[in-house]
Amino acid sequence: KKHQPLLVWFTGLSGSGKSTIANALEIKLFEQGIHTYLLDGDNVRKGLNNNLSFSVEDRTENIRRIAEVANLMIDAGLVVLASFVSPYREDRENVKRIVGYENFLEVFVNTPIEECERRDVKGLYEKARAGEIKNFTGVNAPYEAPMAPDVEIDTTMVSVEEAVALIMTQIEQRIKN
Ligand code: GGZ
Repeated sequence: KKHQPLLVWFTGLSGSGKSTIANALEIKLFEQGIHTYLLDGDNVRKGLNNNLSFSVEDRTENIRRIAEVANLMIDAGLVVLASFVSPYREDRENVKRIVGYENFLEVFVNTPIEECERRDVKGLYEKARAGEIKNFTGVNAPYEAPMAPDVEIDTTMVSVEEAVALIMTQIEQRIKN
């Protein structure tokens, strides 16, 4: 299936639902015959970026490398999905510069921190509150919300299926040539 390449960038707090939505979207794109690849902490922070911490500098380098990898995948014509906290506005701006503004779609998963913390899937918020994790985004490190995301989703208000449908509409508008 012929279409323009695209990077769909998910940003939001730990536990906001980024990866759940990105995984469901990946399945949807696959069903439509759209060649896609999902970059997330599981396949990037364990491999390419396994030397990086959660300091400001290392997060910036994490996001920069991910953008460069995504850019290669865009060259290959893919619809790339990337799911990272990416808390700094400037780092996300840099991603846009690297891949090109026309190839970038920003999805802000804006689930309230109270809900992320209530879910606490990995017990990380509890550890952060106990002082066992320093620089934990939303607890003792900042999250700079996007000013004008292409799509904004609060998972306490919309289902995963609804979120996927909202993003899919935007993708279809952007990739048809
Ligand atoms: C934020 C952290 C931290 C700190 C470990 N701050 O829910 P998760 O577990 O799977 O998602 C979080 C993930 C964030 O990695 P990213 O590569 O997306 O971060 S960034 O874009 O800021 O570079 C969380 C876990 O790693 N985690 N320590 N201190 N999240």
